[in-house]
Amino acid sequence: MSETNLNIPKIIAAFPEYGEVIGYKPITDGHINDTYIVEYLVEGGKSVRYLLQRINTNVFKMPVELMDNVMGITAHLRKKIEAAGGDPSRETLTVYPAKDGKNYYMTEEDGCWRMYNFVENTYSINELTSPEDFKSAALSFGNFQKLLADYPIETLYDTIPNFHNTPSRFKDFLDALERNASGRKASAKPEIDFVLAREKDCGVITDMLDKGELPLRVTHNDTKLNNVLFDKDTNKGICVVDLDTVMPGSSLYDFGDSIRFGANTASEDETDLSKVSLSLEYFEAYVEGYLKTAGDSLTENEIIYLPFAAKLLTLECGIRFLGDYINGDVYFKTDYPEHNLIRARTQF
Ligand code: GN1
Ligand code: MG
Repeated sequence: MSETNLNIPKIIAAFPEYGEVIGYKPITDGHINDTYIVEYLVEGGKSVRYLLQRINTNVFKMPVELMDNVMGITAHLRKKIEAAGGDPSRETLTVYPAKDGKNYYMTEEDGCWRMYNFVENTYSINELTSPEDFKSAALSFGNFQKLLADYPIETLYDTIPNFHNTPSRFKDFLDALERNASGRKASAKPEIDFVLAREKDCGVITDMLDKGELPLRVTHNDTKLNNVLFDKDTNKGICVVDLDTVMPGSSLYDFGDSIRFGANTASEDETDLSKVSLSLEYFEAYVEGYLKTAGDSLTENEIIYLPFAAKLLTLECGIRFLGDYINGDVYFKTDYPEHNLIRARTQF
């Protein structure tokens, strides 16, 4: 279903009437789900905003189980935040059920939708201008991991099996090359060769997990800088969002993916590669923040492999972008035909 065909008023009507609907507008940051801010006029002439989101069921094939994860995780976080004297209505997400009482609205025709609170007086960052902001994001992601350290990991569904299993991503990539569904293979020869030369790196983290040399933890798995909300008054990270990929994983996935995105001196889809590099200043700032909140619980291997994880998660993401380019842009949202190839190049 294309975005233009979406009947948003119909979807809004599937959720309780929080007031008179003043309007709605899309947020276009994410590569996967469709997100809208919906504004209602409530008693006293005030307006209240909510976040309406369509779960991309092409990517998340088990939305009901996914929402089960989200309910469990947010309930757990809420308790911990309250106990620490925080404000759970701003420091984690709250799911607002549909009219039928379910935590989502789903039909064959409309797809799967959910409603969250909109955390007011916050902003997200796509490109850093100071290491302090990155350190603040690190404190948030580190704290997120710490708060979930005692979450019953066996109750979590794998919302995307093998999500950060890099050898499995490598294999998918080889399959994509084999199929060459888009016919674009010939236009990405240097990038393809770059990946093929790095097969050996792919299994390092998964092998250590298999051998018990790294612990399995509850991890976020999509620790992009723009998945932290910063408070407009304090400029501190206060809320970790995008909980769809919270699954059992390695802390190294979360660290590596944060560095991949945030410590890049340019954006993920910068076309001028001379602007793309790893900022060691940002890297250090992130390490400092991350170790401050998550450090106590990390094992020696989890610390030793931090730099390697930054490399591997960046490679993995590049493999996924390039694979999607070759598959014909069937996974990530793209704005123009070469978008996934451009993204892959920045990663490599
Ligand atoms: C996707 O949904 P979003 O934009 O936060 C992707 C991540 C990638 C990221 C690359 C479920 O994240 O794995 O690292 O794009 N999420 C999923 O920017 O595949
Ligand atoms: Mg996101």
